[in-house]
Amino acid sequence: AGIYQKFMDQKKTGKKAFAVLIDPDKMSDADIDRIVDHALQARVDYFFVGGSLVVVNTVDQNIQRIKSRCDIPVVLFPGSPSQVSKYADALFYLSLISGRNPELLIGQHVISAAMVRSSGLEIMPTGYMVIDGGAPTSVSYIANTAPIPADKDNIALCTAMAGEMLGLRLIYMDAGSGAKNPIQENMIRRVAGSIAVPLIVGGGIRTPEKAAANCKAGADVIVVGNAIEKDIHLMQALSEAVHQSC
Ligand code: 1GP
Repeated sequence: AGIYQKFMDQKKTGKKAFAVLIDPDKMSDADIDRIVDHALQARVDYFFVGGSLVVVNTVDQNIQRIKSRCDIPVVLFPGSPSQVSKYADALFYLSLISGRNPELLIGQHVISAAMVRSSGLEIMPTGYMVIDGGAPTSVSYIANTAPIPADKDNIALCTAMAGEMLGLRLIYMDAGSGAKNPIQENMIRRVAGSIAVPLIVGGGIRTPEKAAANCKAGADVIVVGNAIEKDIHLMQALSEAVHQSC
């Protein structure tokens, strides 16, 4: 079955998934090997690969390395069309619905449509919502668009609802990589309660407690990047907290 089906099956049974974000900026083979070893141990469900700013693009190389060492599915989370790789399993086809920058709503999609279609990747139309994380992150700067204020739950839930009615199949709420403040549980609860598609939550999550609380609030998939880059041993505790929260 495809990756989207996996998300849906998991949601139907009330299970929660844990994803590790790999920022393919100068990731060496040795870095990847270390992450994969820990991820197998920790029973990580997915690798998401991508970033808002990639100086040295190692996406193809990183994914091939991951694939040579494990069967954990790899989903592209591209900051730009240059991060699309045929070696992945699937692609979050992101439209930045929290923003009002036409380039990230549809412009980049048009430019890369033929290339994306011919990649053979499973395409997952995803409503990407950036929530204010307390300090500017790369994503809000690069996207040149205002994030949804952290306490405006109604804006977040109407944005997610509109995205779902437009036909988007996933909602990804992100406080931005390395966000000072992760998304508040109340906003997650309100958004989760108003949509039927799977909800992915990330940005600034640093503790197993926060990961578990987000799942209880209704997140289906928790994604962590920075905190694991700083301390790889956190991966195990985060993954356990997510899996035990259901
Ligand atoms: C960023 O949601 C991801 O797009 C993960 O954020 O690196 O802060 O965990 P962190």
